[in-house]
Amino acid sequence: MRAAYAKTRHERKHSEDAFLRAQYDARRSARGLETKTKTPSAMEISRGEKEGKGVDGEVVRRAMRAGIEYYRGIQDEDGHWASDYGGPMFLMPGLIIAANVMEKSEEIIGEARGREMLRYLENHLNEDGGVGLHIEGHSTMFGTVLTYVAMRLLGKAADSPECAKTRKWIIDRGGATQVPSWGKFWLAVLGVYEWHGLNPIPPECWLLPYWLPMHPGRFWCHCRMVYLPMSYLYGIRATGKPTALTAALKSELYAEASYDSINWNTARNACAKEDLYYPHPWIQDVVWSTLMKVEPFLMNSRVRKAACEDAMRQIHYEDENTRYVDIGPVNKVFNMLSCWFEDPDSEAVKKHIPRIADYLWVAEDGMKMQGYNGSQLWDCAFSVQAIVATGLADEYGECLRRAHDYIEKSQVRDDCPDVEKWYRHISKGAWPFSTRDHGWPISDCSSEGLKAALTLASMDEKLVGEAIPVDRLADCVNVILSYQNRGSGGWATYENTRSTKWVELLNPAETFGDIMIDYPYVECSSASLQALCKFSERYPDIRAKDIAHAKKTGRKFLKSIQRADGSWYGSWAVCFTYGTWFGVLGLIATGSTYETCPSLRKAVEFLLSKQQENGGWSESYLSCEKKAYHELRDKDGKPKPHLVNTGWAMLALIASGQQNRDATPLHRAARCMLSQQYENGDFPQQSIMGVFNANCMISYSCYRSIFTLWALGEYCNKVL
Ligand code: LAN
Repeated sequence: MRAAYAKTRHERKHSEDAFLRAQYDARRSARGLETKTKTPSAMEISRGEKEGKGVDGEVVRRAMRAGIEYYRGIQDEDGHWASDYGGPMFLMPGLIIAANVMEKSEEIIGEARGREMLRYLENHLNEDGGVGLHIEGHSTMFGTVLTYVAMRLLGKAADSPECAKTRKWIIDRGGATQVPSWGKFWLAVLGVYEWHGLNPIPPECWLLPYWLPMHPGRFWCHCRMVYLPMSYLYGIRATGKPTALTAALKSELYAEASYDSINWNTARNACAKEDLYYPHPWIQDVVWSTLMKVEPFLMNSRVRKAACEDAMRQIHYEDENTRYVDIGPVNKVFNMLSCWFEDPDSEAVKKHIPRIADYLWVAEDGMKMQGYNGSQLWDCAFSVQAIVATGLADEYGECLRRAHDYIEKSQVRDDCPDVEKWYRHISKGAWPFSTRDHGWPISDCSSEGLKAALTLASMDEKLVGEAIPVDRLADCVNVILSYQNRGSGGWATYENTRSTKWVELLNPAETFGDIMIDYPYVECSSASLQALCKFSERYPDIRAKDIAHAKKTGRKFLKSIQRADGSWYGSWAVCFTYGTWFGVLGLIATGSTYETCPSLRKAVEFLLSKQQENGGWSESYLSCEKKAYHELRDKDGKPKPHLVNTGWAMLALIASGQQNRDATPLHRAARCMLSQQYENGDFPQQSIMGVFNANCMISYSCYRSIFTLWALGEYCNKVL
């Protein structure tokens, strides 16, 4: 595998697919299974191409069967689909640094994990020696410095070719003083960067009155939960013990003549141009320099002690209410480290360690730390909807029953204690993105969970198992309704929008955009509206007035954020095809038809205008970053279709009734999809499709099955 990874990215991807296929075939033959169905040949699919005719329904059904056969083969015993949720390159180094600072590298990492982690890091070195923010991105100081440090901590020699090349990348661009603030923070914790070379993160912010728009309790939960332990660690200047390796790193990482000659005051605001997605507005310079002046008085003061105690109480609350999984990979490691600095022998540290495994995933490229503890519920809810859409549910009852069981078991049944005191939203009845243990409720995960549950509830119990009782579904409706924002009428992710967008001016993370508050999104709003409407259809008497009101105001919101070209910007996957799929389905759920709604017609026009010669659609991650449509292209500059984008576009078009106007674009799209299926029923894993904070990509490895099957299902049953 190594040799393959040293080749170009294109070849690298190709070998990943081959590896996955081989792995799957091996698993099936080990279980004594053979691939029973044959996928359609390219010949069969292309028949009728010239006349713009539909694909033979039998051919589509055979392809869908093969696809589900493959997909149910990788379903977990408990009913969910485990999949690689990697992508970001700045996560695992944090864990490795923390393990080192806690002097627990042996226990937390150990020989076997260490070897696989190193393999991963080396596999994702770019050709120029640097490392991106995510696996497909251009080299950044953040990715490169953290990877370099991680490789060194995992035992790689400074003069190894990999380290030498990576170090050269860093030094050529001004050295590690140019790393963005989160990188500076990790280096300071490790003891290879000075704390006064960092802009302050005072824990005293938590003591401010809540009515202030910049109270951290009003921030987006991910921002809040990361800066919470950071403020504690900053407040106590949590630093690992100096070792021979940290001394070596101090001399390796910097471009200055010596570590002692570094100007830490200028380093505070330095950031490599490769990393600068969100440059500081000037107001931050004023804020940071004022706080720098105050900091010496706060340090060691009684106020600091009280603030740190308050932060620590909140850290324990988060740990206990997520069963030590924590909301994400960044606060997981920071919280663990905070607990260790508070008391290295505490129960909390002991409980943290086994739950590190929840974030680790080993794949063909080595061991990685995932962007979450998985995407279990989210994928499972979509998978159910996709399989049911194929019309083949009767043949896959066992698979659906198990998925149903997973959905039932992962619904959150209670609120966290004293929600308001701890700045939490209610969770009773919600669904999480991953697991019940994690438990943070999310508007669109609740909605997709509810949609899947309602779909299953309308099917034969003997086939798919017992339906979730209606009072529990009503609890979910209650959460979804509570998420709607009074002002905008839209839905945000985990909580309501609690402050104004002006707070974004204080975003100190140069690499991420839109992180300060929980904004309303098209995805969350549309999914919530779809779920509420579906619930109302089945239970018209429950919360009828509230749902009707939500529908009216939510619909207005969707229209208000549609772009002039008819598209919607997707914030959580790539990009306009994703956003537009949600936009279209949201409008339709709330009453639009093609004939009566100009917004819907515009959206359809937009999608049709982006269909490629080859029949497919594709978008590059650059769409997210640049907020403008960017197609994926091959080496010769020809548009290259992507199964997942094609799936979203087809789903939106079919929902709008495109088949009644002109089915040709749909036939072409279906053909484009079918011609890419492997013989074992799987589809190729193409370029990365998930995103967060406009700039960092994340893998959704199940999407290639989910959205192809779903779109083919709708095509087969509504178009042909
Ligand atoms: C996710 C994953 C799921 C995603 C959807 C449900 C798909 C979306 O519709 C709403 C937002 C949400 C819940 C989401 C938000 C940001 C997350 C949590 C992530 C993309 C997974 C990882 C990311 C998190 C912020 C990564 C950790 C990095 C930091 C910068 C803190």
